[in-house]
Amino acid sequence: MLRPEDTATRELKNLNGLWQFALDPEGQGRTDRWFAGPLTTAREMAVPASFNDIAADAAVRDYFGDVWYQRTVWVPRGWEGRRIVLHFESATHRATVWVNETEVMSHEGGYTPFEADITSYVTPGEEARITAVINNTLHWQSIPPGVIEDTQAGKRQRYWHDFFNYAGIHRNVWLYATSQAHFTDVTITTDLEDGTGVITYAAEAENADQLDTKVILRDADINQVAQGTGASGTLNVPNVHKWAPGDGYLYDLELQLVDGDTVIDSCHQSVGVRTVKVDGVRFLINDEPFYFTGFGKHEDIPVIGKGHNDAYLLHDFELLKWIGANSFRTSHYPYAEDVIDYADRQGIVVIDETAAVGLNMGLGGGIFGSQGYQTFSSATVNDATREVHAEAIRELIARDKNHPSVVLWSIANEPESDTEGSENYFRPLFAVAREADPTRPVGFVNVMLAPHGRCRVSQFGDVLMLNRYYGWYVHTGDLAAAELAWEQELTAWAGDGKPIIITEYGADTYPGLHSAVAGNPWSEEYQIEYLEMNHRVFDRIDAVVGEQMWNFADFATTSGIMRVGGNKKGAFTRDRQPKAAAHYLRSRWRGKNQW
Ligand code: GCB
Repeated sequence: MLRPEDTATRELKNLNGLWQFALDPEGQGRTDRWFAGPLTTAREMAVPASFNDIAADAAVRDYFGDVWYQRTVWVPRGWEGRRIVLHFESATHRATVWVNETEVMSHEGGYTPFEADITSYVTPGEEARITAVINNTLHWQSIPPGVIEDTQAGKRQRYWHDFFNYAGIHRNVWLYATSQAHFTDVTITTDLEDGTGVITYAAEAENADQLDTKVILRDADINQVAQGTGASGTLNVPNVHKWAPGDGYLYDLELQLVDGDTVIDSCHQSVGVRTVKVDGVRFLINDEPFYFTGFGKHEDIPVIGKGHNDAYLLHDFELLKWIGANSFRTSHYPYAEDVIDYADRQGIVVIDETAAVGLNMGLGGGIFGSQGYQTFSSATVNDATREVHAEAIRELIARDKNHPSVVLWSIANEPESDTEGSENYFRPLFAVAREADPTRPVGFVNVMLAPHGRCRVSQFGDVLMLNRYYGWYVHTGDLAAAELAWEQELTAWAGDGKPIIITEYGADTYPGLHSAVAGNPWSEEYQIEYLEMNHRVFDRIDAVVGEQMWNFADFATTSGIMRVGGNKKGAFTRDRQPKAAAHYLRSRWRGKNQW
């Protein structure tokens, strides 16, 4: 699927704004055909945004089930004869969409795009009604999983990941028009041969049997540097300007479907020419060892929740640069495409993760709520779940395969990984990722409960990604003991001969809480002591090729006695003010990254 765009031959209409909105606690909207007419509700909802925090009402915040969104749109008269497509960049966690009274599409998974050709259901020059029912329930066959529990006080949604289950229409909604003959996809891979960039492309098109494909590559100054013909081929760029961390140089590849001299369809794909390889314990970008500095992040903003916001996008990247971060992980789900596009342009390196988080019933009851389930079983996370997970991997890779900033796929965060069930569950999923993208390394993020020697899934990865909280969840406040235990475990992992990225290490820190005496958890001073201890350990182990502190900023979670108004492990507060540790990280990371 191509990202909707305005080009010489394509037109785009943005459908963001205020939509009609209704909760459907009785689940009657589908049978009562709420899509068949105007939604009878006085409530409106912002798109893009999570619906949860907009109303100051616990019934909305904690709602699970169906919610309805509706708006009308004028289909431009000039689109007569064109192919008209309705495109959602995401809807969390699943959606069914109607145009007027016709159901046009359904999609499972909260963080990847979906679209439908609606040409037959609309009339150019007339208004169309768009209705989407979004369902945010998490169950055993959703990614991430959850369960609805019957309690004396009624039904409750339970899940095992440590961030609030924000839902709604989080990203752009588009109506767009193309020619009947049009491109549907393009796959780009790049290589470097003695200073020459080698760009391989493969385009796919529909209704285009009689047409030819032409491609034109332009540099950032819009000078043509290469061209080619045919739906697939290779372009060489002598003296190529490489894409590199800190130097987000992009070429533009224009694809044209042509009939003689007439351009029938034209679309653009930015191209960063770079290579990624794993060589022993080194992670190489353009054949140079790369050391990740940065964070696991979240899409998490006051009021808007997981709604994409351009101003926060820019501000967060300014803070990444301010602090000397060269990378982040899209913990724990695919982020908005605008984020990955911007990372390409800014030369920020991305570890791209699926929404497979919380597949672990062993994790702390105090944080994630009641336990008593077995992770992998026919009644819980099972073969059907794995199919949904496989599709989430395929959709993530299909969406992000052409981004130079993406250097590594993370197919899950902290699943159970020390049992036979987990080994059987994950083996085929690694194969799915490798089949979808043979060019990038693949890994998953290992949890502390499956240390070296016990983990049965890390054998499948090219890279080891470890989340560890020595000095926080264990050896709390005792950094001397933490340092010894951490170095011991890390040394064992280093023996596996793979690069190790520490994808999480962090300590909850209440901004403004201070302590003159060392070893006081929650204080700003302890966060620094904790980070310094971790960095001493990392610096002693060659196989460690990266440190991504948890988290970039404080973020919202479910309520619980382990959380004070959310998770407070941020280097920045939720409103992006630096804690003392941010200044410490800045002095360490800016020394490593010279841009
Ligand atoms: C983890 C999880 C992350 C949590 C973090 C914490 O290991 O991957 O989602 O937020 O720990 O702070 O407990």
